[in-house]
Amino acid sequence: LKLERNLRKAIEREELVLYYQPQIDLINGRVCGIEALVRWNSPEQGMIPPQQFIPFAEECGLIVPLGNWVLRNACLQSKRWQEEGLPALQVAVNISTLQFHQNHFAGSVQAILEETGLDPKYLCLEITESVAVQNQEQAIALLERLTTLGISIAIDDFGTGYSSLSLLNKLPVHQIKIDKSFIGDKSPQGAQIAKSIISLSRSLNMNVLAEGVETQEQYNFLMEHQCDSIQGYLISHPISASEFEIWLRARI
Ligand code: G
Ligand code: G
Ligand code: MN
Ligand code: NA
Repeated sequence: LKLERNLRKAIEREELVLYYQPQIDLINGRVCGIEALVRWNSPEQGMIPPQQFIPFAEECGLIVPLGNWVLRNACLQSKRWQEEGLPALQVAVNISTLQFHQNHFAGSVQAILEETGLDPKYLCLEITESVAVQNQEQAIALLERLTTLGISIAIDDFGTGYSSLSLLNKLPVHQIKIDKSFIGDKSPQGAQIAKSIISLSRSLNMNVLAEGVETQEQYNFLMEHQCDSIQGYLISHPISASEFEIWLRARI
């Protein structure tokens, strides 16, 4: 209960901050997007990582206001960077399954886009396969509504969930993000799975991004197997908005 009260106050007092991690297009080496990752900058405890409060926020329902805060601030920041003349990048926002299934989710997203003035083509929502496991028809309808608005959809942590290939084929999704566990796996199986996910994405006409790329060896492997894009410590850790701005200006 104390944590619930503190987290509620943290949302109200703007103690949450977004970090950004760049994504690189493997064809031209350019930054093609960023993922927004939330942290809690607590006056008492310092920077708290999301694993320490997101699961709790999901349990107590605070994930809805927290998720809306994240969405609004990611869109605002992205719009601000565009106005400052930085290259327009798509911003990816993690959406928890509970948040996705709240009433009026699509309406909230639409309202945030209107309020911030961000063109929907610069927003990507990262969902996991689990959103469609229980309420398949409803999830598909909602995803169709969101894509009709011009928003992109990515499947996060791909390969770790329960969904079937037939379900994947029914989902209106633009991108598959290969889970970092396969990229970091040094056994031949990890590489085989990564290769299979790349060719699966190809055959479904989806874009494919590899997460958790930490070494030049992994980079070369993904290049060789024609993965579209990558994200990981090799390029940059998730960094604050001001650090990202400096990082991006130095790169363009
Ligand atoms: O960098 P990292 O430690 O930020 O993220 C840890 C986990 O927290 C990841 O699974 C990530 O998807 C999740 N996460 C980070 N930011 C958000 C957010 O804004 N919303 C949700 N639902 N999950 C997030
Ligand atoms: O679940 P999701 O993919 O949204 O979360 C991304 C998580 O992966 C965040 O915690 C982020 O900090 C972390 N991350 C990003 N790049 C790397 C990387 O290269 N290696 C590892 N081990 N983790 C990474
Ligand atoms: Mn993610
Ligand atoms: Na992921």
